[in-house]
Amino acid sequence: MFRNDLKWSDVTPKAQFLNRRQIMAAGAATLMAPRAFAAGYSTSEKQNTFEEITNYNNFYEFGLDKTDPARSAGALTVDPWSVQIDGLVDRPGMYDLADVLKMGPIEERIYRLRCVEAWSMVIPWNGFQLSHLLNKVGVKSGARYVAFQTLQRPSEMPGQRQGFLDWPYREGLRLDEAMHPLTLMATGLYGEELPKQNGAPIRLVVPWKYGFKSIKSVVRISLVADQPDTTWKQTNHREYGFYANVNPTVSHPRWSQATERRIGGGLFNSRQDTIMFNGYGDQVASLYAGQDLSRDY
Ligand SMILES: Nc1nc2c(c(=O)[nH]1)N[C@H]1C(S)=C(S)[C@@H](COP(=O)(O)O)O[C@H]1N2
Ligand SMILES: [Mo]
Repeated sequence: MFRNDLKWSDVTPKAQFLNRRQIMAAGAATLMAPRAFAAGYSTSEKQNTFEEITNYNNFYEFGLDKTDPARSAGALTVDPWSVQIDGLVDRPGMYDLADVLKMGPIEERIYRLRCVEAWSMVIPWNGFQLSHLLNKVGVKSGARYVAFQTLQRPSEMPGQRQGFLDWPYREGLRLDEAMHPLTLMATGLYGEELPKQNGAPIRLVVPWKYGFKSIKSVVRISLVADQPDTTWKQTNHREYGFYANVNPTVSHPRWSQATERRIGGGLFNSRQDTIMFNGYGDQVASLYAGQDLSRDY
């Protein structure tokens, strides 16, 4: 059903064409790198299939099972959609999705997604850098964090009729993390409109952090002075911190983060070592210089 909806067909094919060239250029340079992360923004690792990416999801608004979102997210109305941008910004307002999509060039970014549950996937997202949006709306001095909220609509989100989490789902980034060129607002995957189970029509993607930071179906982005409350930290601050950087040396209290299971990797040999910052250390380690990441987990 998602594949036949060509609403953004005027946007993605051109972006994909441009990005194939970028990716091919980056690919040649990355052949020598051990895990192919050294150059460019995309990994050259084998991509998960569309079927894997859209049938093994965490989206608690639609239930706790990995297959619940694929089964029940179809009922979500994503048109019309608007995003409230407020707080310490020069141009606050309710922005129609169409206007949000114009805030930056749509690119293809092939990123690893590493869930805190110690599984991972490789996903070819389409989206634009959050930095472009923030520059368009104008960040006021005094803003140090960005807070995000997911839609709250229990009539269409059965999980919100139960108390799995404190709704709406909330996430946050420090401003320098939000401005980092790796940080994406995803609006599609595999060149298709973003499937609802993956957070349609627009979701955050922060590839060096555990998957729960990548909040889905975003309706509000607020620039704030103080570190905002985030759903998982609020639920269990001993197990989930604000930073949530992928870190093989800092265990979750109930399990190791040293290795991960690649979804679709086959029965044998599907566990692999987890890489610091999910492999993006060259680009992001400097953001945390001087910080103790066992304390700021
Ligand atoms: N609103 C919302 N966003 C969310 C979640 C959620 O339950 N609700 N789950 C998070 C978790 S734990 C992960 S691992 C990723 C999964 O993204 P995917 O299903 O597109 O792979 O979404 C994140 N974003
Ligand atoms: Mo996750």
